[in-house]
Amino acid sequence: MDHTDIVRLQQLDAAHHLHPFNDNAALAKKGTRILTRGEGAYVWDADGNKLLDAFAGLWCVNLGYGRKELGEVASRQMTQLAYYNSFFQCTVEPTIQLSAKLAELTPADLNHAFFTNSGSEANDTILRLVRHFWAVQDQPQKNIFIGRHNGYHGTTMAGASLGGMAGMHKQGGLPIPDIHHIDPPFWFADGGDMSPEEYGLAAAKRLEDKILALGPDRVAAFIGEPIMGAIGVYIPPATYWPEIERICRKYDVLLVADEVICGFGRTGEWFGANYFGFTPDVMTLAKGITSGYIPLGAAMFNDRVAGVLKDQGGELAHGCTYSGHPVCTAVALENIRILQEEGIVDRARTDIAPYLAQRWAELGEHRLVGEARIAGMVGALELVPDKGKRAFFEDRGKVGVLCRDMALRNGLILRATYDSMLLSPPLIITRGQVDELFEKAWKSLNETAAALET
Ligand code: PXG
Repeated sequence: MDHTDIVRLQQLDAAHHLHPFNDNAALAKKGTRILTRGEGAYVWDADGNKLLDAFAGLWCVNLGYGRKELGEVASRQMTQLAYYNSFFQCTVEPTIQLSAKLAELTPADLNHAFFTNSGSEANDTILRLVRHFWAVQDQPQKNIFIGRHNGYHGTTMAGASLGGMAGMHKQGGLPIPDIHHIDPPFWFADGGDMSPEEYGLAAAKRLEDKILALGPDRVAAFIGEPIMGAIGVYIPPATYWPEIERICRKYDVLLVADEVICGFGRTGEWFGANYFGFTPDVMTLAKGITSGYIPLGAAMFNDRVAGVLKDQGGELAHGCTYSGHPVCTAVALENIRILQEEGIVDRARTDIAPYLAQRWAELGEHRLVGEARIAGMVGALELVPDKGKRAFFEDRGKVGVLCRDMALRNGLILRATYDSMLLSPPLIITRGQVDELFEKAWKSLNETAAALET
């Protein structure tokens, strides 16, 4: 694309397109970056820059870019039957097949799928259906959801309320009623003198304290991302999730795992619940379910919850026009077929994740990095002013943006949340590309450190 075309598109964008999670006035002045092509772990922008996408788009392109099979499947399905609904006692074959495939892939007896268009809608779905689950068992007062401060569960009214982002709660009168939050497990900032294992138990105890304060008969469910993504890849100590599960069982509080980021191989296991060794009652999915090639979300329910909803729930007064859209479910099936048949998740776990962890730990030696945390194919570098101390920069976020921009200039896409540099590459990244990622990240850290010193 030549320069005048780019400028013209940027002007149209500034005039007519409101961007999510952006200061739109500032962005309009600066001009957006227009992406034009993707192949494997790389994307190209309209200026022709080739960028190594160490963030898989937005935590989602697990399969990497440019897999023609997904487009071919979509095209075939659109030609054969572009749309039919799942409302009028009907459905379509790819949606049936995907329900069965998800039942097989997800842990334990999570055997029942409800389809949505996004992760946010999947979380809206579980809020309504879990409350309904308790209500039809004569416990309508058992309707409180407990999430975590700084958790992210999407952007709809329920999704943003279940999440604990203060900035989101300020816009639109959130959270909606009967949603409470506990502090997240973030040992780096919060662990004090405790070992990570001790801290994991202490952080989980916050849930028990909250349930007891509210009364177990009021608490419907606890929801959490196995690894908290958007806030900065908080990887809880190994003790955290088993203890959370124990507490949920003790008080008969349903355990909801939001696997929108962790699902489909991000941790090197199929789901974050497999990685941490716990069994949720309900799970929400999106992103990696189609590797981002087409929008799709799903809520998975175990036999107990789905059994009550089916036998006692009456007509399910819930659903989207596109619940189980055949093109989306066909693409998801093809995505999962490739992930399985090409052994991409297994290879991530046994080969690439260990290598990535080794090179990530080397980045952790940089003087700007206070902690290099990683779990499978997702990680963060915590940039700090004083390497020896677990403390943040005073003006949080500036250094992260500086480093992110340096990385971009060096042909590497990393995301910054405050001063955490986040990593979530396509699972198909090669060892050679991991080396390239390391070189570019190291150079960017050097340049960031030099900029701070001047
Ligand atoms: N749950 C989790 C854990 C997510 O990360 C959602 C739900 C919502 O999914 P949809 O498909 O409705 O976006 C997400 C989405 C960021 C960022 O800045 C992360 C997400 C979305 C937008 C920005 O890291 N995750």
